[in-house]
Amino acid sequence: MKIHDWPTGPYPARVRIALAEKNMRARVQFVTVDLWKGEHKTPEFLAKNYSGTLPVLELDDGTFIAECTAITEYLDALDGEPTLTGRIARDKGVIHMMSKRAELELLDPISVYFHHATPGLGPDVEIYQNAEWGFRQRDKALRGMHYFDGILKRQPFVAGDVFSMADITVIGGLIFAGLVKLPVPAACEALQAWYAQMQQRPSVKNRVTMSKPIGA
Ligand code: GTS
Repeated sequence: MKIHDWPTGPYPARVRIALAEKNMRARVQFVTVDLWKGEHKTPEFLAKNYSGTLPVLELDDGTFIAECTAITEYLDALDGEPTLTGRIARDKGVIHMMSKRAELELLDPISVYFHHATPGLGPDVEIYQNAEWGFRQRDKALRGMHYFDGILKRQPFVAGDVFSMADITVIGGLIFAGLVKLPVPAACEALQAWYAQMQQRPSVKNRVTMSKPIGA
C-alpha cells in the first residue's frame, strides 16, 4: 500500500498516527505530494482524488481511498482487529459521530481559516480567498475547543473510555491550531491536559519522522 501525503500536514498526521497505533507502519510506503507547489491540484493527482486533498491511500489493486475517516476505517477492517473505530455497534456509532464533530467544529474550520484568512499555501495555490469567512471559521474552531474541553472534563478520551479515531481527529485539529498559532484558550484546562498526554504517545510524537525508510 502507498500513502500519498505531506509529512507535516495535520490531516496526513491522522493517518500516520492511526498507522503507528495499529503497528502497521511497515506495510505502507509514503509518497510525498508537495502542497506548497500545488502538486495536489494537478490533473494527475486529481485523477487519484477528485477533492485534491491529502492523504490518499493507494491499494495494491489500484484502488484509491481518500478521506482520513475512510482510510482509518479501512485500516481497522484490514487487520480484523478494530481498535480505533470501535468493536461494537454502539462504540462505532459514537466514535464516528465524535470524529465527524471534531472535523466539523475544529479541524475543518481551522483549515478554512488557514486557507482564507492567512497567506495559506501562497498565491499560486490559493486562487480564491475570503478573509471574513476565514475569521468566522477561526471563531468556530475556538468554540469547538470549549466544546471538547467540556467533553474531556467528564471522560478520559473524546469518545469515552478508550483512545479512538475521535481522539486522533481532535489531535489533528490541535496540530493545525499550533501551525496557525491559534492557542487553546487557557480556560480549556481539560483539553490542554489531554493534549499534553496525547503528545506523549509515540504515534503522535514520531508522526513526522516515521516516513523515513525503515532502518534509516
Ligand atoms: N476531508 C479531508 C480528509 O479528511 O482527508 C480533508 C483533507 C485535507 O484538507 N488535507 C489537507 C490538504 O490537502 C492536507 S494538510 O493541510 O493537512 O497538509 N490541503 C490542501 C488544500 O489545498 O486544501
